[in-house]
Parts: sequence; C-alpha cells; structure tokens
Amino acid sequence: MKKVVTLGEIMLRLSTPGFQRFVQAENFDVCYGGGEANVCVSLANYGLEARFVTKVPTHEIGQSAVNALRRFGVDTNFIARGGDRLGIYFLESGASQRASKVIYDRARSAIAEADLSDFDWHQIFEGVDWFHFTGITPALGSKATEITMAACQKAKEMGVTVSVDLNYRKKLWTPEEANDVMSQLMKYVDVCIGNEEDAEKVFGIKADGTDVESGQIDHAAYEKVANQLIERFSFKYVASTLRESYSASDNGWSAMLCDGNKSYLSRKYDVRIVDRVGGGDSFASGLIYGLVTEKPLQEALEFAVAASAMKHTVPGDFNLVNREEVETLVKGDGSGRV
Ligand code: KDG
Repeated sequence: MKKVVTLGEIMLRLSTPGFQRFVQAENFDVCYGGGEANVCVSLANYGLEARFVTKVPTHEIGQSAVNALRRFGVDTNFIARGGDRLGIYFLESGASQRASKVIYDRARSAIAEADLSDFDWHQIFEGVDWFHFTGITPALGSKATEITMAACQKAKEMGVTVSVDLNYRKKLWTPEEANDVMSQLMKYVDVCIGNEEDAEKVFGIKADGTDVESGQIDHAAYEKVANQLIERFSFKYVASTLRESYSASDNGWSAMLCDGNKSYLSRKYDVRIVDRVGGGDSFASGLIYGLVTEKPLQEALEFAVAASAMKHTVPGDFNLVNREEVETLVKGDGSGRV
C-alpha cells in the first residue's frame, strides 16, 4: 500500500449554521479542517496509508483535532504535542451574490510556534512514497517556513515525490513574501497544483487575456500559465481546477494537467454548491491518489476532478467520499446517478 505524508495546520472550524451571517448566529457548527489535513483525510479514505504531521496543544481541543483525523484512519503518530493553542477559523457561508467570509484566529498556534526539533523527518519519511504541503504552512511564520524547508529537503534526499498546492492566502503574507519563500521551496517540488490566481499572486505569472478577479479562466489561458511554471521550476506536472462556464448560470468545474509537452483536459461537471471549502484540497488529494497509484494521466485527472466535484456536496472541510463513489461518478454520465 502506498504511503503519503502531509504537513500543515489543522484548525477548529466554527461555521454559522446554514447561511446565517456572523452577526446573526447564536451558535456555531464545529468541525476540523485545514488544507493539508483535508488532503490527508481523503487519501486515507481512498485506502492509502496517510500520515499527518503537525503540532497541537496537549489540551482537549488539541486532542479533539487528533481524534477527528483518527476517525477517518489518518496516522497521527507523528503529531507533536505542546504549544498554547489550536488555530481557529470562523466561516460564514455565502450564497448567490453574497460571498463567503473567513475570519482567522490562528496567530501563535502550536504549529506556527513549533520548533525544528519537534519533528524527526528521517523517521517520518521512512518507507514513504509521497509528501504533500501547501503554501499555507510556510506562510504561518518563520519557524513554520524552516520546518517546511527541512521537510522538503529530507523528502528529496530520501527519494520521496513532493507535491505542493500553492494555496496563496492573502491574510497570511504578501505576494513579495510568498514569492521569496515559495521560490526557494519549488526546487524540491515535482508536482505543482495551483490555479491562475495563485500563479499570479505568488510568482507574478499572469494568465493572458483572462481576468482572474472574475473567477473564470479558459483552459487555453491556463495551459500557458502551467507551461510557464514548468519552464521556470522544471516541475514534472502542473495541474489546476478550472472555473470555466458555458453560461452565467452554470458552475462549470473541470481541470487541466500539463507535463510541458502535452495537456490533459478533464470532463466538466456542473456543481451545486453545498460547501465549497476544501474543493481545491479534494482535487489535490484525488490527483495525488491517481499519480501515486500510477493511473494513466487522463484517468488520474478524471479521478481528481470527480472527487472535487463531489466535495462541493459535502458539508465541512473533509471530502468524505470513498474511492468507489468517485470511480462510479467517473464512469457515469456526470450526474452522480447510477
Ligand atoms: O483549503 C481549505 C482551507 O482554506 C481551509 O481548510 C482553511 O486551511 C485553511 C486556510 O488556511 O485557509
């Protein structure tokens, strides 16, 4: 069985019930989430050995976060304990013309304050096939940057394939800071997942003729972005989901993967959004699953985009769908009905 490691922050997510505004809510729905934790849960759901590395406080809220991962079969043996607090994020889900809102309360979280000595990367990567991180982790602060750097170096040294999801977070750092740190990390990366907005914010690579603010990109414009990323950083593959619609009323959801010579375009799903948080993570985990199990590239991409389309129907951060369900969607007519 293939073994995968992800490194990042797991947070307590407090979301307003239904579509209530923050100022209306009298209670919150509780769950746990965070880019790399979300990826790890999906990989465990698909049947891989998935190990999550982070640091959480020793108190009951820290333990609850660990329990949330264990519930879905994630290996939590290398989670360091200590520090003062678990990061929190508050979520108000938007609808139609009202955008979702996220408020972070994560400064000085246990993982942001963790030390290099909290993690033995040699032990963590023993027998491991794949390592995944996102641009969120090094953005947590200089200590988290050092830890990400050490993890990437050791992964490379030990022959572990490395993937990144650029995941630019403007509330955590500026484009200049992101560019400086992420450019150094990219030399360890084999597979880069990142949309046109991430490529522009982090590396200043602009999508020709596409307005990234409008939230739409056509695949020809993305292909050029992907090829520039490959040229600059020698990635093996670059991939992203695409928000490409046929009309103003559909939510087109497809994806593209490029290897520098050839580009693969997935089928398109018309998604109905229940909870879009984690949509990118579910794509990343689907792609990692496809690539690490050596599916042909088109199949890996179809698995990833189907998994991600399904995530939009699942409340919470985690994409609680299994491999058979994703495969059924891939084989069907796209409606999810069998
Ligand atoms: O990709 C989902 C994440 O955005 C969410 O889990 C919160 O990790 C998070 C972050 O830093 O934005």
